[in-house]
Amino acid sequence: MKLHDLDDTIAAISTPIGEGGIGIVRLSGKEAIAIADKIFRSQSGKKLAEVKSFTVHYGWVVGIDEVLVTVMRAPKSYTAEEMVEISCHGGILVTRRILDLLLQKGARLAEPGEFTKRAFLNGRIDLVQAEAVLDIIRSQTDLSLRVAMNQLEGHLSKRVRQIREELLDIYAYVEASVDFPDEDLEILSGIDMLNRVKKIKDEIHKLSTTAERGQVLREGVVGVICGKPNVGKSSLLNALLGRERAIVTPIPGTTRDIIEEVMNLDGIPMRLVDTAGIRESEDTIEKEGIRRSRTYFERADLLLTILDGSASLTREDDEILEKAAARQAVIVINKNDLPQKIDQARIKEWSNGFPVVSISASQGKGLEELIGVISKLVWQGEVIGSAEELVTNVRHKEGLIRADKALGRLLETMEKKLSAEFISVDIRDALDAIGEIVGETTTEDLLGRIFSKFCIGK
Ligand SMILES: Nc1nc2c(ncn2[C@@H]2O[C@H](COP(=O)(O)OP(=O)(O)OP(=O)(O)O)[C@@H](O)[C@H]2O)c(=O)[nH]1
Ligand SMILES: [Mg+2]
Repeated sequence: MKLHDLDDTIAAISTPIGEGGIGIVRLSGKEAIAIADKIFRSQSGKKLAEVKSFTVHYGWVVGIDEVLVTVMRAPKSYTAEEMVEISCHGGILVTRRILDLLLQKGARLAEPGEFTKRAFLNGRIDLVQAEAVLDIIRSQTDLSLRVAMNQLEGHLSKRVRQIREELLDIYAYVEASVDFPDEDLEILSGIDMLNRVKKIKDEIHKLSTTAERGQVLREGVVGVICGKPNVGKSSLLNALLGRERAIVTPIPGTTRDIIEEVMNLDGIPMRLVDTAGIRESEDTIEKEGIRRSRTYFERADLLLTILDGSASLTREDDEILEKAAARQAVIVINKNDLPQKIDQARIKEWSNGFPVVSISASQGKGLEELIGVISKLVWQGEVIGSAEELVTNVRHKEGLIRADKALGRLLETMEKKLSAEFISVDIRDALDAIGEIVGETTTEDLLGRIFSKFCIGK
């Protein structure tokens, strides 16, 4: 796909494949309305070419279906181009055949994310906002949705743009000094200029430090429940999910496969993973389950290490505690509804800063405290305040870090009173890095990487 391939008219099915109440086929581009007119017959007899923007028309795609057609004229549409949306009865065949007709009449099949890409290329949204569209589609909790919405509304973009404007201002000054070196060098390395750059650098740095929390919010965390057989791992999974997802029995070795479910942890999507109990086993299936469990321990952001409070610690517990010690972990002592035999003092001593929580998974006791502890660990004490200026995307974070580094070099160059040419190089690096975030400077390759993650029809 070419960077500025905006001449043809694209079409795609925008609703998921399968049966549904309604299916939507979308068109965007110069010929969108003309192409739609070739396949649509309105009840009123009017051609779409004659109708006003933002109007809906009842009629037929002859021989295929009864439809409602929405016309949105440029530049006030999703892509900022002429757009038509055909709402038909949801069904694989109906949408497919309408799309085929449109392709026959001159539309080209859209690539993944091409509608959103056009919105970007036509200047209606910037790259941060385009990526926010994908985040909205994929968000799994209210909080991550809110942050994505804020980014789509342009709060983060605005902040990044302001920073860029300030830098551009300084850059203009530097460029002028390249031409008249003698007079301006003093001013360039003067305290005023240094302070301006420092302030910008601080701001960029501050923004980049929000990325850690931001990424957690967007991508969620992986919490792996581990422990020896029968301590209540599956019971905990079920209790946290609020439904009987995993099989629970008194027989040790019940769970043999990995079970993964997403739960909403105070706004953070947490992938909760139940694993097979760790022990020596001769059973082929169980052995494979245990091997898989171990690989999951490595992938965990957080290990929920379960011990049975109604029994004494065993050698198997030791192995698991050892694993946990190397990681971020919460020690969960389960079955606190039964008389407790576990050596609490030893665990406290061992845990060395890890939170220890006592619960009863089968009776649902202590779960709130456990959730609180996990959530605190994940947020590391910080709760999202001004969600609108949170960096959630790795790409944005990397851009900010690059800009931060370039500005660090710039400060050194300025302090050493090197010539304006050197200053100019550093400041351009910073500008490029910042510009890439919102898409002011961009490459085809970057756009390809971003938009290929979208689905077709978005
Ligand atoms: N009294 C009591 N029993 C519990 C509690 N939690 C789990 N159990 C019981 O402990 C047994 C094992 O529970 P599971 O949740 O299957 O344990 P698991 O750790 O998943 O076991 P494996 O899958 O075999 O590794 C079952 O009989 C549960 O009913 C609890 O809090 N209190
Ligand atoms: Mg189990």
